[in-house]
Amino acid sequence: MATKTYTKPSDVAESAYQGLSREQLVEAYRLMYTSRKIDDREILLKRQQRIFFQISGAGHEAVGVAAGLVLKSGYDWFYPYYRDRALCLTLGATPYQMLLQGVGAADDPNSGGRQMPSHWSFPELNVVTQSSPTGSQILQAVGCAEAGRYFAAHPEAAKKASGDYREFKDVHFQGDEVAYVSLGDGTTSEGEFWEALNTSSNRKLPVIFVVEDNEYAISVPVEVQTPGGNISRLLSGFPNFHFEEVDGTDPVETYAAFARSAAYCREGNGPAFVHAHVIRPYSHSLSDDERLYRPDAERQRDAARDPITRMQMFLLREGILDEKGINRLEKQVEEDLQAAVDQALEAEPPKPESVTQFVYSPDVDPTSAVFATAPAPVAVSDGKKPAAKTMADLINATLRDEMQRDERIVMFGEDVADCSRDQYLQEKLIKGKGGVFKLTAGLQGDFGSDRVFNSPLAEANIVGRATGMATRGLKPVVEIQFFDYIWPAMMQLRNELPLIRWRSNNGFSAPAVVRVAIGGYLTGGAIYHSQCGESIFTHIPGLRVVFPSNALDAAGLLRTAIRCDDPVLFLEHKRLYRETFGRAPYPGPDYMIPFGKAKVVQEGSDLSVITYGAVVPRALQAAQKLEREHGVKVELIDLRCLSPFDWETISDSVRKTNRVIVAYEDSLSWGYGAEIAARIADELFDQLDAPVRRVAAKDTFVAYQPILEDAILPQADDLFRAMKELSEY
Ligand SMILES: Cc1ncc(C[n+]2csc(CCOP(=O)(O)OP(=O)(O)O)c2C)c(N)n1
Ligand SMILES: [Mg+2]
Repeated sequence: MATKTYTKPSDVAESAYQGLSREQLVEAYRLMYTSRKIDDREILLKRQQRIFFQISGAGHEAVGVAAGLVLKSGYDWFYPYYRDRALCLTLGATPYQMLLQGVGAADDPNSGGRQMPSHWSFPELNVVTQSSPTGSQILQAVGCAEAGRYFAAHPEAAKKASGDYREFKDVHFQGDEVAYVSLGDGTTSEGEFWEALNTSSNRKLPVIFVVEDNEYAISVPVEVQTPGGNISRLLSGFPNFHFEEVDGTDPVETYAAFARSAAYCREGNGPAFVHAHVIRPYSHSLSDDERLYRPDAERQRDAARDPITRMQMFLLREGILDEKGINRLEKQVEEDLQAAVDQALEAEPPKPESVTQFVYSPDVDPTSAVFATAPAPVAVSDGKKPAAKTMADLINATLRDEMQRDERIVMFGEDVADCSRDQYLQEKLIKGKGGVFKLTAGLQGDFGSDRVFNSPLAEANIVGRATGMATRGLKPVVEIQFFDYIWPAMMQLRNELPLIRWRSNNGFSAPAVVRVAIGGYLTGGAIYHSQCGESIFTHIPGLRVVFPSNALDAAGLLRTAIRCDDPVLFLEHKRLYRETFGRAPYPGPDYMIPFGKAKVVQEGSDLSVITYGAVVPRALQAAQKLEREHGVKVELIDLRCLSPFDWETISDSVRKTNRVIVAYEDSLSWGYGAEIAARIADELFDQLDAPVRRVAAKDTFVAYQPILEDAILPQADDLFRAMKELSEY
């Protein structure tokens, strides 16, 4: 594979058609024409209300065909965007498959009727499920390229293994594959685009970035997006890139640009950037009329460059096809298309009861008994008890044991590595950092810098790359340094990572783990180092959300998170990392706790308190005082897993005590407790002897001054008062 010699542009086929044969040129035209005709036909079908949306690839056909002829279907990896119909056809997708998405058929291979048309997903072709947010595919393509490189360096990691997600996650890699990712000119304004350029440049990754520049993003022209109006000029200073700027309406010129780019990437020199100037003859979509913002003269200038007519003229001029030949080809395309349309219109729609299928893995159920194992602390020789460890210790130990067990695990995030400058470690000049809370300390030293490394200071970069890696079969266990700064990753966390499986109808999955340091009670943590906000994430279907309160639960749940087949948000309370409360001996390398199983911290008969995280020790303190002083017996339930949550344990407890408080650290209104309280009111109304109460933070942010922090966050005294009051109700 990767040698360090770069094939110079002049070495790539110098023949008349840049190495394309006459047959390939005819085939290129057939594919371009097919692509345009599908658009035309879909527009008609939309007007007849036989399909429900249309977005065209018109004007972008030459780029797609050129890329598809250079790159290898099912070998290279593709993160296309909605204008890449011609690319997908060239890679082997059929018009019928595309039309199935238009009608929203059960058999739609892209999404089973879940996504709009032109949202490509063809697992056999390595065309990875695409979404609608502009630009969210780009970082995933970077992660995909990193995964390919990782498996080439660690081929053993690609092997199937049993007992966890690997049983269901086949890996294939080639060693010199490239990742293709395309986007429009407007999308270059998204921050994630720049984050992707950054990492692919720094790590010299084999990614081909393709900007299909039609000079508009809906109605906004390129000069509003790009300083100077030309993205190539702007990027020219990025190191390690191979740059191409081409007339993307000319398939032959564009083919040569892709051939040079692919050669550069395959040889391991770094990423390539293909800037293709194209046109957009059909407005942005059927919902847009570009005559409102583009004068006729400008539109006519574009029309003169239409790739379909240009290619037709080219074939005639070169004597590759005569008029008859062209007519014959076009007629055949239209006949075939008609047959595909007829067939697609007959296709069965999906069954309504299938809607929740593939929200989570159908293969691995992390709530099942398979994930319930007993702690097996290592025996200590002199008969002493094994030492009680903190939550931070046990998370670190669990990460270490899992990395030992599963070579697919990689870890990255801000400051996660011991030291990015590897030689300092090797020469033993420094001890190493391993996370601002030291949760990953020593892991780079133990497992190497290609398994534990620092990310740039960019949260979308962390989650986006992890999503791409997990799609390829790696198990990224990444870290968001503070929950307060998770928001740049929100597009990936809300619209990408947890949706990969559902939106592709189980064609792809991305079971990554995102560890996040969360929470307050820090004395001085203030607004931006104290936030909770877990309910924002429990509101996302497809994402598992875990929030342990003690060392043993953290170890058991983290292991389940890593071994399961779903994406997991693993929330680690900073205040609990080194707390005396909840320390435990290391439970051994196979200790697991199933998701969705609460822990009854103490049994009681008078009142149920349902909580989790750092409120657990505070509620316990309050409950003990209440029993001491007033003889009230509180049943304290630690949910520890928030999505899914243990309704059965809650329900049993409320049936027993008939009184319930839901307590949580986040601000009161719209918080996690609202869902629990609503469910209790709904299903256990006749069991209640008192209203459902919530104890939570004030509806503000956490202030710096400790007096204010205490007043804002729920304290043991607040819990005590509420418990006493409700027990007397
Ligand atoms: C994050 C996000 N913001 C806004 C939109 C709505 N939207 C869809 S396409 C588009 C314009 C994209 O323009 P460009 O990147 O130039 O691609 P083109 O459609 O011109 O090929 C916009 C604003 C979106 N899908 N995603
Ligand atoms: Mg555009």
